[in-house]
Amino acid sequence: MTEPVAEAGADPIETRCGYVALAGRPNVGKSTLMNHLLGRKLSITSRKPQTTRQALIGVLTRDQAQIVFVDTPGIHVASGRALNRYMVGQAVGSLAGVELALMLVEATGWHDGDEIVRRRIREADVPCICVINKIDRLRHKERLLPLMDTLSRKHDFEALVPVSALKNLALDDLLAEVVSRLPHRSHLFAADEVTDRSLAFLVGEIVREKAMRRLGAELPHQTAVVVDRITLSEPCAEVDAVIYVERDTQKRIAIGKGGAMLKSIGEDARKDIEALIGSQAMVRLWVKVDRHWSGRPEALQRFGYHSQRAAKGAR
Ligand SMILES: Nc1nc2c(ncn2[C@@H]2O[C@H](COP(=O)(O)OP(=O)(O)OP(=O)(O)O)[C@@H](O)[C@H]2O)c(=O)[nH]1
Ligand SMILES: [Mg+2]
Repeated sequence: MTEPVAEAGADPIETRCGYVALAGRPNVGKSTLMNHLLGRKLSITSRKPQTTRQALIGVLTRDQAQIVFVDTPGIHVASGRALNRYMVGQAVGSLAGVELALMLVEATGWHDGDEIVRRRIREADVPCICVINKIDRLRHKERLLPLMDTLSRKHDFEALVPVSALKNLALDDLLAEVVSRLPHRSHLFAADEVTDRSLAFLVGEIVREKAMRRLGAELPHQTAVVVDRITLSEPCAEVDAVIYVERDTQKRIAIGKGGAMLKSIGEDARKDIEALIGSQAMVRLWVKVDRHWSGRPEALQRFGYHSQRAAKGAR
């Protein structure tokens, strides 16, 4: 339970604060939106669906308002692996108890997958703003009007807000819509707090993002990262992390010829880790096989996918 944070001079009648879940099918841009709203990279993103696996809080404190965004995994029909069921559980669990949901859809049109998300939002009975993302991809902006008309008939949305998360278009309009719907109350987090997640979690996610981006189509979904050690010593921090895959053939791909692939992943990760911690870093990576881990609940627990930790677990 997060206790309200008393701020010097902050009057609870003047201040606003609330939890706002970002929901949507995989790949609609939820994590990109959260990062761009926060003005810093917190959540990992990629062109491949099912990038985000665990709910992640990102706190934006601006003027008198504090928005506690909850980035969530993409909602989809999770009939398959334990990992997929876990991911959808994280997303749906995050909708319970938030003050507001932002349902992201793509500007290119309503999708069958959006219907699954809409149903989950209706079941959660949470007020919802529909964010029409990726408007930069629309060649003909007049296409937005029929889409907005369709969306307004799909659900009783509080508002429809077209944006481009990637190009920072209309994000202030979205923030204004969000803030005006937050309850008047004291802030829950200190002004300099950005997330409730540990450094090890964020570093592990950076490594996973780089592996996802470098590795081919199938492999990313069978990759987990465990950070064994972080030493924040001067002048150079040290990070040891293991990339787990499910099969020997995947291990060979992840290491690459003469270790070239692993070296590239490590190099990409080092840059982001240095930006995160603000100092030089040395990143050492290993690849290990844990057979079919994504189908085994006990392996998920070992890799930090704890089912009891829901998105609003910080409340
Ligand atoms: N053109 C364009 N691309 C975007 C925009 N927002 C996100 N993207 C891209 O869409 C892809 C998916 O973005 P993510 O933020 O990872 O999507 P997500 O909804 O978090 O995906 P999951 O975590 O897999 O559910 C990435 O390649 C982003 O760069 C946008 O406004 N315009
Ligand atoms: Mg995501």
